Amino acid sequence: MDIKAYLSEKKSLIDAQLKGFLPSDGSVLSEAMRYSALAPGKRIRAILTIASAQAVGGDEQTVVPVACSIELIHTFSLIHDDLPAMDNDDLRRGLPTSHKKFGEATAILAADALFALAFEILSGEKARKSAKSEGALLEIVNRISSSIGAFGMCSGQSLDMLSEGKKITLEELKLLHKRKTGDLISASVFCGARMFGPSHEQISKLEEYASHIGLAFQIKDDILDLSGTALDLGKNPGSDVKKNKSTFPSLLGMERSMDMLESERSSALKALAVFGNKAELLKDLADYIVDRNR
Ligand code: GRG
Repeated sequence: MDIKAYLSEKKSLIDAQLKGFLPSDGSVLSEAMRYSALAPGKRIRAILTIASAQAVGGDEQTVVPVACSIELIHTFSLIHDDLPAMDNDDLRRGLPTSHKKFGEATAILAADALFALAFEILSGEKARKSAKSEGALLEIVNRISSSIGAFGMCSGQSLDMLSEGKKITLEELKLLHKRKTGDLISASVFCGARMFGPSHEQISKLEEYASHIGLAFQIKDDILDLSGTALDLGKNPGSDVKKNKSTFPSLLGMERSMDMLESERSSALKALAVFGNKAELLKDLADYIVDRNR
């Protein structure tokens, strides 16, 4: 299947499901939640969850609630990331950031409510009915929680903020990004497959794949921050340089960063060999992550 068509089809599916999950009582809080969650994100984490389910012979309907929950958590993190106390950004997904549009207090509350909604969906009737077993669902909740906590995304964000204005080592940069971005990407891939009782080998190969695409995602993000446009990115480029952050290009130079990106792509693709043509979509997604311009 043409990957562009696949991405667009799955993005529409996720957007439609998110609309159904989000509150629509017309309150300011609900409006702020809908504003950020339905803004034009790529939905790459949700799509990875679906593609990972398909790689182990699962169906997309079963994992859609999990995929939506992960997107809501991701959106929550973007709202917090943009706040004046963190990155202080004005533009996100081509729109004014939540605090610019609704004020800081509402932005914080909307993010918190998206976070709560994610876990309401994960533990809710729809997810429980479609799960292969409640044990699998509980394991999924556990994996998502740990991927965003004190040794996951929150830690990555903390390391990121502490490293502003400092030169850190390549190993420190990799750890920061593994936690800030990679762990939720890995959780997305894990959760898609976990619903369907995958073998140990399948899980271990998917984890390997996810760790390589997670790193590739961040190397590409750093490259795009230097070379992308606000129109393509939907956010202002150049923010890493402005905040004096260490990035892959600042530590390695552009050429070595590109080499590293290619090496992560090929390691990710190698990890998928065991799935044969069932992993075509995961392969295409790895290529998309490396070749994207936004
Ligand atoms: C989640 C508990 C919890 C706390 C949040 C604020 C914070 C702590 C973490 C922020 C981490 C962060 C913003 C990570 C994501 C970085 C990143 C690469 C975002 C862009 O992702 P894309 O390109 O965006 O997938 P779209 O808009 O396409 O969804």
